[in-house]
Amino acid sequence: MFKKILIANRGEVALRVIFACRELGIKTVAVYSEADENSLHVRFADEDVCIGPPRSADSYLNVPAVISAAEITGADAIHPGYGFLSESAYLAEVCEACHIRFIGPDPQVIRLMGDKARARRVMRKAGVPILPGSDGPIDNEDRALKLAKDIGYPVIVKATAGGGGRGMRVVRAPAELSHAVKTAQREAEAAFGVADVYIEKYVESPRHIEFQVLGDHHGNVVHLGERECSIQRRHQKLIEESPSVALSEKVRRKMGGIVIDAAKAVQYTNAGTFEFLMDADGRFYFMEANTRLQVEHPVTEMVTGVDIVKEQIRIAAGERLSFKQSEITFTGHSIECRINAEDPDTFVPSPGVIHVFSVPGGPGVRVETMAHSECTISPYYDSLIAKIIVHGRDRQEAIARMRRTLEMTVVEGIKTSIPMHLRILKDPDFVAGKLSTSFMERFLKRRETSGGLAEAV
Ligand code: MV4
Repeated sequence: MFKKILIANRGEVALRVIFACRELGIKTVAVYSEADENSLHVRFADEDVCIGPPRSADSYLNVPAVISAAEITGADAIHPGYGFLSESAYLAEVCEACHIRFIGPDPQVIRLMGDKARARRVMRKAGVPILPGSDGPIDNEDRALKLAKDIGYPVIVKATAGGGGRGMRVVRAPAELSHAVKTAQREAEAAFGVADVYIEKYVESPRHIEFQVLGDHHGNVVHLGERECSIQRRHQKLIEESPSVALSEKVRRKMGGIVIDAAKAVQYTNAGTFEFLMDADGRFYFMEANTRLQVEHPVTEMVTGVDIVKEQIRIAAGERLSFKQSEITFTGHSIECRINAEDPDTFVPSPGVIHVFSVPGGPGVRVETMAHSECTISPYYDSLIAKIIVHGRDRQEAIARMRRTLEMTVVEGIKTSIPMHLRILKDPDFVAGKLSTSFMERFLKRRETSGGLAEAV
């Protein structure tokens, strides 16, 4: 097992990894930017190294700085958390060259999944359902028009290097296709340095459902069920839950089996997430695979009892998965709310000093946060300040628990998204489990016509 792990991240996820290391008896190294000198991840790590100025590009995204910190402290592994360098095949390669273990999949698998058009092809070959679309990048306007006509409008143009919603264009008629392809290519070039785009049939108002997998280096792969992540705005997830009300036990088993076969086909190791769109008829289509720990992993931990971060560390150290698929059982229902430092009406970031921070505990409540009273929320990084996760015997109990927890949470000094979450938790469609990726758009439109947040909360 590793003796010392460097955590190449900040915030709640850096703390989450430190928790796992402590429980496993592994020493930890925090890296931090000049803006994070007083952060909890620095305080709770055994050692810490400043890796640069506040801007992410100069610190948390700086591969030579991260590698140097690992070499100086003698860390034998790096956990990248989520975001930042977590899906950098380059970091994984440099780690390999430096004999530092990267806690994540092999660089070839990260690179494969980073190319969405290639991932589509490989997944189709492995028997995973995908939407009709182009076999690879579009290289010819006439062929693109012919293809779009064959699959039928609407279609969506996506960047092969994209993901998370950047560089996408929905096309509803042939006359719009050429322009959409060109603007998507220009956006993709600017955002990712790769202009390639591909075409897919567009699904209206789908659910976003993703499966968690774990694979070890001995050929074993298990799935930990699904998460429903349809409540999002501008590709930022706001609320996630597990299980999804849209899946029967039978469908879960079938989709889980498909995902396991797909992971085995690419020799997937460590933790991964296979994202699907689910259409109104309950059909699943592969969208992309994320080769990292996800923000919303706690809801899966709550219903399965598996500590995903500990499993990641054990897997990276070469250990076998400590359980078989048949030993995984799903108990109750879990919901996560992402609490952001932002105005709940306008979504404008609200950095500053939190003077009072208090979240009540109680049965079935879990809080993942780097916030505490008198801490500073920096404007340099994303606005997530806490994740509140609840577990209940069923969805109804989980919703009631989340409501009472949010109602009794005190954050003074900055604005937070808590009032928005409380409104969502009272929404009749949300309560009925009628979810889709269009939920927030409709929800926010209704608010405009009914006048402000104040009356509902
Ligand atoms: C789609 C789609 C509908 N049809 N692809 C958005 C993020 C990126 N991972 C892919 N996305 C979508 N791809 C087809 N063929 C709708 C979306 C989409 C979406 C997906 C998941 C969660 C939220 C979303 C919000 C808008 C659009």
